[in-house]
Amino acid sequence: MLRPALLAVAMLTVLGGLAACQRKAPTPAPAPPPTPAASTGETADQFIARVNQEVRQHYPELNSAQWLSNTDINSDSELIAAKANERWLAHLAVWLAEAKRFEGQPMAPQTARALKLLTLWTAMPAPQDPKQREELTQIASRMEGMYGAGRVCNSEGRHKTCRDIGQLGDVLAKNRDYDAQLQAWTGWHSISIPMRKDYTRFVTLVNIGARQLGYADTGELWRAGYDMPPPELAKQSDRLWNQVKPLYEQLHCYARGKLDAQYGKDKGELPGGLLPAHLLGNLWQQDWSNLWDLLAPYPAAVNLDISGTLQQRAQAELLYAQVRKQDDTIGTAAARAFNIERAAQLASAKLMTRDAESFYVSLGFPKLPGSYWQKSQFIRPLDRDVMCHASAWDMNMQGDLRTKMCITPSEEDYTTIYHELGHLYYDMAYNPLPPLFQNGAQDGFHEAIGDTIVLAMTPHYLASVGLLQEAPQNSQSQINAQMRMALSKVAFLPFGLMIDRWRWGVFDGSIKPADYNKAWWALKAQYQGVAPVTARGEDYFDAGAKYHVPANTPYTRYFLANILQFQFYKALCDASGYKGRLSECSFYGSKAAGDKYWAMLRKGNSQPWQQTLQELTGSDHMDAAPLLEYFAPLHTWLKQQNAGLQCGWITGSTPNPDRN
Ligand code: X8Z
Ligand code: ZN
Repeated sequence: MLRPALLAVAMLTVLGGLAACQRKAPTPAPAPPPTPAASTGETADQFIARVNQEVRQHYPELNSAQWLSNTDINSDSELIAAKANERWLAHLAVWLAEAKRFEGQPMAPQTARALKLLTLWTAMPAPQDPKQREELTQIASRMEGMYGAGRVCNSEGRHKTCRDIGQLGDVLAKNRDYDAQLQAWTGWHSISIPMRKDYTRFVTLVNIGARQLGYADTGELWRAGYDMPPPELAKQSDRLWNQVKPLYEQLHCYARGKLDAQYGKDKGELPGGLLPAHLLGNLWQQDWSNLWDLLAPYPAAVNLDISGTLQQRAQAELLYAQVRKQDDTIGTAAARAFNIERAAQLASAKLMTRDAESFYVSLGFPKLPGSYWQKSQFIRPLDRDVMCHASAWDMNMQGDLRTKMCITPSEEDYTTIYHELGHLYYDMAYNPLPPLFQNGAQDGFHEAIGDTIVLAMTPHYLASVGLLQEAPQNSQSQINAQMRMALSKVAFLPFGLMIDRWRWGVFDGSIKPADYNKAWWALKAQYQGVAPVTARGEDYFDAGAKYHVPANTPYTRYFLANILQFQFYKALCDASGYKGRLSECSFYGSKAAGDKYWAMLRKGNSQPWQQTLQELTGSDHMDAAPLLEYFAPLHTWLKQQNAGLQCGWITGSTPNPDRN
């Protein structure tokens, strides 16, 4: 997953992180033989052609090592992944050194673009010193491994019981007991305590690498990947946030009232009007969909929850599997029952994925290759630790495409599958390009492809695939449908921004290691209006409890994607000939929309994203207007509900440890 292009999700991770390894190799492995120095007289065009060819040659090895370490976390796979990353970064170092020869020389614009993209290839810029590079890849592996293998154990009584991220997340999703949620939330935030020292060193090492590439720090390198000067990205994201903030504040205000009603005002909110971090249905408060039971505007109007139907389908799979295998006599009855259950879980996960594939195919996109169904990880294996955080992988730039998930029959996983396939279809579309152009037009585009399809999964579409009952459209069902989408898309916006506001500060030194946690919670309060209910001092490292921090995956991409996807959606609705209220459009089955989308995907990163956006939407800049148009009815409704309430929150209030 190294290559940005390839990287659907995991890609940049590659560039960045690896699996974990608990100990250092006794002797450093010899550096790989460097790519032979370019022969004198090699032109810039020839150089880029050679790099593209060498990337094709070396990249699959890195991906294979990363795949193994992500799907079987142990000290061996971590070591192999760290070494593969080290080798890859050594190649990159050679290419970058060679590229310097062409600075200031005349060359074709596409060659100049490719050279620029080469310096931006990695989110984890490695120092030139091989010892430091080795240390960096080991730390990266170790942090990812700690996250992937994270478990919270309770050894009270005679039996030790442990819960993984899925089980802890489930408590927040489904259990409305205040203390049970707090325990699950606090438990998960203990897994990152041991990462703090590693992360501090990691920051020092990547900053050395970034400076050697000519950037002030790693944050500046991350902000440089947007076809505009790095400070412009910060400005543009502020502008977009200011566009959507009033809508978020209304949602926050409405949620606070409902939490107060559920838990009482003394527990439903914190001083200053902040929302308690453990009560939002999600370990990071980034998606509030799980609070549907508390926040549904018109609970009696229409059932929009597809998780129930997905669970029924999974049960039906179990029955089929039992019937199919009823003549089996191998093994004990218990073993047979176990195998049948696992087979049913796998079948159910694959069926959910087939639904997602069908949407893309309805647009005229190709089917996923047969190998995808053989090689992907669909459900959590029980015999080993794996990284369950969903990711999409382009293993070799020529058709070996995979997803890695731990799918359960839930709405959250269902929409995540659509998201992941967006990455794979982007990969497929741009695979014919030279490797250096095989990436999103910018990283927000990569993240927005599948989410655009999720916007088109209207209640009508869900009814057409049998997941909901067709219901009459009226103002109540419309507000319900908008609320469901808002709990995922609007609630996410400030979270999408604050993670990298924290990391930019960490990388540029304005946030010192001694203040990591203080700064994290200050930003959570400022942007999201959430706070922990118990003091979270510097003994903790709460940022590390979010996958993208130990995995070093930049996060602003998701904020941008949440804006861009509404722009894409509107353009595709227009292309499909839809006329009507934006939020009720589904372009399912529209070849015209599909052609327009594919035309964008196949451009990859071969031209500035502004041009690519212009070709799809007619506008060359990111704009939250389509998002606001989509949610206009809900925005008006929320303002009515909140009339007379004091919305907003005051930051800086210290958590009250007596509250729990
Ligand atoms: O990490 C992801 C995807 C893989 S790119 C599952 N997402 C972000 C997250 O989970 O934090 C999608 C939404 C935001
Ligand atoms: Zn993604």
